[in-house]
Amino acid sequence: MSLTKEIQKRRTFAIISHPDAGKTTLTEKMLLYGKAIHLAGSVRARRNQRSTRSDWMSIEKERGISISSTVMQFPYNGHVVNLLDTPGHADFSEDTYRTLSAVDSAVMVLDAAKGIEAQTKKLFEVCRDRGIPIFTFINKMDRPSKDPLELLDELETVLRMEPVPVNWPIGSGESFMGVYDLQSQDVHLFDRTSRNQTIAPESITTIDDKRIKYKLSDYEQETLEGQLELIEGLGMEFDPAQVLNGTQTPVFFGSALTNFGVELFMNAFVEVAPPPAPYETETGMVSPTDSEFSGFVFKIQANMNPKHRDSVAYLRICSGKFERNMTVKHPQSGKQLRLPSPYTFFADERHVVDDAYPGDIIGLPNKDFAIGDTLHNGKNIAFDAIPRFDPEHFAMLRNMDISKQKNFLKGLRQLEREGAMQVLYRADTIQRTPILAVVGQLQFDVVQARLETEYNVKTQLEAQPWQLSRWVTGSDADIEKLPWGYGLVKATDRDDKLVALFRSKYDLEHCVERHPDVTFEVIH
Ligand SMILES: Nc1nc2c(ncn2[C@@H]2O[C@H](COP(=O)(O)OP(=O)(O)OP(=O)(O)O)[C@@H](O)[C@H]2O)c(=O)[nH]1
Ligand SMILES: [Mg+2]
Repeated sequence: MSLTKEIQKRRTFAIISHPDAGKTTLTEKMLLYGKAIHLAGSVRARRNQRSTRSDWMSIEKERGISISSTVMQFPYNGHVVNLLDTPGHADFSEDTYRTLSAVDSAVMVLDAAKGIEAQTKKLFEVCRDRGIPIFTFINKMDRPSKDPLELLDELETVLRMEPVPVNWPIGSGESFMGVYDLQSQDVHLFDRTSRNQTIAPESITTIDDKRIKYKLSDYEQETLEGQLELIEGLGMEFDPAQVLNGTQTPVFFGSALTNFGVELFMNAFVEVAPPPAPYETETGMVSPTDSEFSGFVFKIQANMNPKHRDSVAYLRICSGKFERNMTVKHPQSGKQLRLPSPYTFFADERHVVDDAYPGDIIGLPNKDFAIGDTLHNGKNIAFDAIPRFDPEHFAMLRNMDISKQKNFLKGLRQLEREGAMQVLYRADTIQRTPILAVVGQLQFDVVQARLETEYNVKTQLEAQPWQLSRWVTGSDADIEKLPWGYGLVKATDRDDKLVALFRSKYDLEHCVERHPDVTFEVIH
């Protein structure tokens, strides 16, 4: 098949939202409707334990939250879908932001009872800045929800985008029974299934079906009629071109838990969502149809498979065809690399692939790569850098068992390469206790839990008062004049570069003002 045809089939997207809106549940149900799994939550859930595909880390299962983005590739209605389930918690937003650099569209999930929450808005803004089309799925309609019209209003005022409902919920909470397709005017009614594990039986009917009257109260029936009249009166036109240029977001209602509306959403999504788009590089745009292969690493993950304990680099292919065993340039190391064992992902499962196309996300056994690296086999290019966040929390991390020191240091090194945290050391004492620097507090918990499960090392954390870190450059004499010791601490990073740790933004501003010959730069 030609390169163009393969590209046209690809849909690479991220699912984003505030914590707990149902991203991982929706992901699981998309896999179910894509027939990539037969039973949702296939390993039966133990009490309080997750058993979804994409939350595979033990700490994710224990806490029922997503910590790290997961990639799943599967066929859907003649398309090849690369789905990235992202963590909602703000403490892990660096991971989510990196993931957004690798996708062509995003599915924004809202909890129908809550509407647009803080984190959803933030992530939405990143998508808008990157010009990524956004599809909205209003989830949890099986529970008491806000008025759907109010939710649309919120989308319009908060996001400044035109929300266009593609379907409309029939009932809500207990009475939620299906959706009305505003284009075809068909009504889709669903039945629940045992533990919601299998595809929900569906019947297609019309809005005057007796079952609707029977199940809805008179008040609900009147409300529904009123809403539909209003919606039709507004004459909102779902226009795929406006979705692609970011002025419209199509809105779908459903319940990921009970599977209602998931298939309708997915069917419409793969039709309208864009195929892989061109990427900007320092030397101009790279089009997916360029015959020369190129891609960039946006994520590194160690220990996905407990049996292998290895590290994998996630590569987004931007142009050309990728073939197993091909030799590519890796400008960051100046080496030519042969790639004998690329994988395709299905959460923590992976399979060797022989070829892959733009939009695909493949895994490479990781020895030499860092986040943001480029691979290509044509003229020299470099993709735009992936932003790094400025850490705001610092803590000393002590290894509790000195006989495990080697594992401890190896674990720290690997987790730092993943971008799970930064590791610094004090340069003003002989003490060699690592300092962890993170964007959000929960990252500390994750590092500790992962050191314990993946490296068998128990650690103790000691919070530190610093709030900011900066690379420091200048002449030795100028650097010595900084107020070291007075709340300002001298440290080094993994490359032995000098880092200053500040207790407050004010302290930093003060230093910048007083020491114009010294440069303070965000660590990246
Ligand atoms: N009633 C109801 N509950 C749902 C629905 N979808 C998800 N949930 C529940 O909401 C909780 C959170 O769901 P997740 O899918 O883990 O949410 P998430 O958005 O992936 O959360 P993070 O990844 O931690 O941000 C779980 O207990 C789900 O069972 C739904 O449609 N209806
Ligand atoms: Mg999740």
